[in-house]
Amino acid sequence: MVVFLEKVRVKTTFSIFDPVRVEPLELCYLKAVLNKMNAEAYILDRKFGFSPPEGLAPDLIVLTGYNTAENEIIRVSSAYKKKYPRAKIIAGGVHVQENAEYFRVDTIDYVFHSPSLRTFEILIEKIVNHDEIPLNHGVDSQLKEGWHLGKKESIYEDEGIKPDRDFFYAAKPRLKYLDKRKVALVKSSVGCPYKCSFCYCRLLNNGHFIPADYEKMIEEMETIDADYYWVVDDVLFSTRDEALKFIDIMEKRDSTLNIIGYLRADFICRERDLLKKLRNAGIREVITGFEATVNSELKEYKKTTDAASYPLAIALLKESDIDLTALFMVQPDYGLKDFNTLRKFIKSNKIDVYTLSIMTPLKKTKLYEEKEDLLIDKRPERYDFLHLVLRPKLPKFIFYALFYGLHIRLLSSKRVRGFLFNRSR
Ligand code: B12
Repeated sequence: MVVFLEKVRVKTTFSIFDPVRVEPLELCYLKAVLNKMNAEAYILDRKFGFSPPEGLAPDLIVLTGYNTAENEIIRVSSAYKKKYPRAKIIAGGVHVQENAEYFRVDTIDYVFHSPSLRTFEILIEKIVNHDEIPLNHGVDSQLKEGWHLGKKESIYEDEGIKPDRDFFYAAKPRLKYLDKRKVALVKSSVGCPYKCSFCYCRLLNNGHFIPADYEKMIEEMETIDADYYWVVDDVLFSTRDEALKFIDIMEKRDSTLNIIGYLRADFICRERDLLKKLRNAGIREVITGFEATVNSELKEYKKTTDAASYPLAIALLKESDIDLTALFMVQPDYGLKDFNTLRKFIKSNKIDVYTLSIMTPLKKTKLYEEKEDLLIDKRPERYDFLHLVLRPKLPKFIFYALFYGLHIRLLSSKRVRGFLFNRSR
């Protein structure tokens, strides 16, 4: 059986600069499942120019993509159906998992809303065996008489599948996290233990969180020949015990890995005495969602952090020689004063690398429910965190000028300049 696995992307302002370029890790997991079943699977990714061998017709096409690609996935499915009418088409991925109803269209045969790779394997077996009895869980199937809806499904433990790394090695010289090159993605936990109202991740796996297994995570990283490992779990450590376990394993295994991961500001301040040890254990860059610099906004987001502690978190990382990417969100109702408060915060704390998003309610989040009636734009491709989808308080032009103006300071960062001047590499 020939399978095409495609990550459907739409261009955003972010993709013009392309500061982060990584492999579509979810497809590497699916490829591992298909390899085991002796299927001939190809990962297609226009971003990397990877296409299947000329003249090869697929029996099955799997399409994934994020919220911005919602319409594009449907458009691509229709183009494929025209070209390969006999091929079955599956839509899946984190956006589909919570938004299955948008994908039950004529040109898609299966809407895969489970995160389970085991269920994926069962579905593939059914397709190979021309078994027409639909699955009752994890997937919606299009039958002659209409859609058969599968029950929602969660996973409760790691399914023990390691991703196929061929894509990583083929693209390795082009993979990057800003100035850090040859970056491999690694995933260990599932879902998120926190409950921030704007965040989509906490909804995944029906809100059921599976914590990381550090031993397995480190073992997996050791098998990949990368310069950096970006652990894309929503939080790398939320407790002291988890960090101690990680340090202990790295020391015992004498591992030398360069790791990028997400940490919350409250963890950084609370466990400050561990930061140097974490640096020695391999933590090179921390990505922290500060979101806002005033507590009233953090409260609205149900972020449960204290903005008063943010300067300390930033200083502690600097002292420990750990790079920081600080993530901020600006609200559509920001006025001049709010933009100025954020600008001053970034300047006075000498934050070198930061990203700014426009607060964007993602479908199925609590925030979306609250703001749905106020949305001024419902086109999925606009939900890239760089467009206003809620009416701003300031005139649009001034809002965007202030928003993009806030990025200018990034040019004073050596890391950002290094990235801009070596972009073609
Ligand atoms: C790293 C990352 C990126 C990377 C790309 C990573 C990649 N894999 O290609 C970069 C930085 C480029 C990126 C960009 C964007 N991202 Co992003 N990103 C992430 C992050 C942190 C991790 C994603 C990842 O690689 N996980 C590792 C993989 C292996 O895990 P997974 O996708 O969950 O897949 C597992 C299962 O779900 C399942 N599975 C997945 N797909 C399928 C399909 C089938 C058929 C089956 C059976 C199973 C299955 O198997 C996998 C193995 O366990 C997530 C947060 C998160 N927790 O998911 C956000 C996240 C996915 N991003 C998000 C968004 C919105 C974006 C952007 C649109 C906007 C932005 N400014 O960030 C852009 C758009 C880029 C584009 N043009 O497509 C949202 C998506 C929301 C949604 N409803 O789709 C998330 C959830 C974060 C959030 N804000 O809440 N992102």
